[in-house]
Amino acid sequence: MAEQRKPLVTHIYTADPSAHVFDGKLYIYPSHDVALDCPDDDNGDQYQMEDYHILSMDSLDAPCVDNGMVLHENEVPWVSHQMWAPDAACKNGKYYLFFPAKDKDGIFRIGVATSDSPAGKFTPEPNYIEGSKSIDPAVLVDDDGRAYMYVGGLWGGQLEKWQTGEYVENPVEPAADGPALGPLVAEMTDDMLGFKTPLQEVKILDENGNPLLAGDHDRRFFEASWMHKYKDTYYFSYSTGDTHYLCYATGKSPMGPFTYRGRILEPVIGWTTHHSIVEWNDKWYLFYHDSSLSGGVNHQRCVMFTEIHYNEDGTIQTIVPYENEK
Ligand code: FUB
Repeated sequence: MAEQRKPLVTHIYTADPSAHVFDGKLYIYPSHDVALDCPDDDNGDQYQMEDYHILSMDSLDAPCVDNGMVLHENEVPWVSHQMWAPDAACKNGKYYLFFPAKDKDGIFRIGVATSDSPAGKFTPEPNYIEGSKSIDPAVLVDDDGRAYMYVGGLWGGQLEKWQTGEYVENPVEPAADGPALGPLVAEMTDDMLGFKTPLQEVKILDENGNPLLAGDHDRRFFEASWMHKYKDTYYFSYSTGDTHYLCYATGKSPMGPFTYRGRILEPVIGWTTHHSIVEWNDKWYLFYHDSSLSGGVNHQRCVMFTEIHYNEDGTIQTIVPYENEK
């Protein structure tokens, strides 16, 4: 079976699936949406997640198992609320759960928790990663063992509040005809608990080598970073937010620059779109979410997957959700 374009689990709401193959088994690290009765706003206040559950699958035909709650906001001293999209990594036999959450001042930071098992439970570090900011961490452990974290998200994700280097509550938006704000990247320390160097902006360029413009909402970065490597090329993929596309850009270095290449997924049911891309048994899969399980409530989502296909030139064939479904 190459796809399951329907919820992998239905007993809880899940979103932002970061899929990894650890020890021959597929693990999914999602957000755990809460069924809150509240209106939407551009600040993302409707996303009030409190904890993380880890899902796993022995094969793509096997049932998806909920391994239970592995980390709660009450266990993390620096967190006030809103545990958003996490990612995980394995290095030297240890497992790391990276997660964004608001600190006691209401500023999004990135935390890390560790475990000896990919299914947890995870023990948080007492403080957030020094120098971390914004949301949606995605971590690549490269073939040479070096690891990189990508972060960033506009509006509720607060990325535009950091344009001056300091946190500014009411920032000036970038001009529509100026360069778009890019995601941020830093190489991680060998123990995976910190940044070797400060976060720096990732450049996403158009076909002529110019930065994508802030007004180019169909292509510019909004949130949901993911990095994967296919045939020695680095694929940085992301959501365009208010235009609801999953797009990707490619490059020759994990630090960028990356050149925009196209769309991976057309809009799904629900405002947000967020994904991961993983290879398993020589096939490539897109894990993503929509809001179909709740009948379209933006903050009550469900994770699913489908196979992705590359063309000869390395481009990815665009997926149209719900195609051929009735
Ligand atoms: O799940 C909360 C936020 O919604 C994530 O951090 C974003 O990527 C979007 O999916």
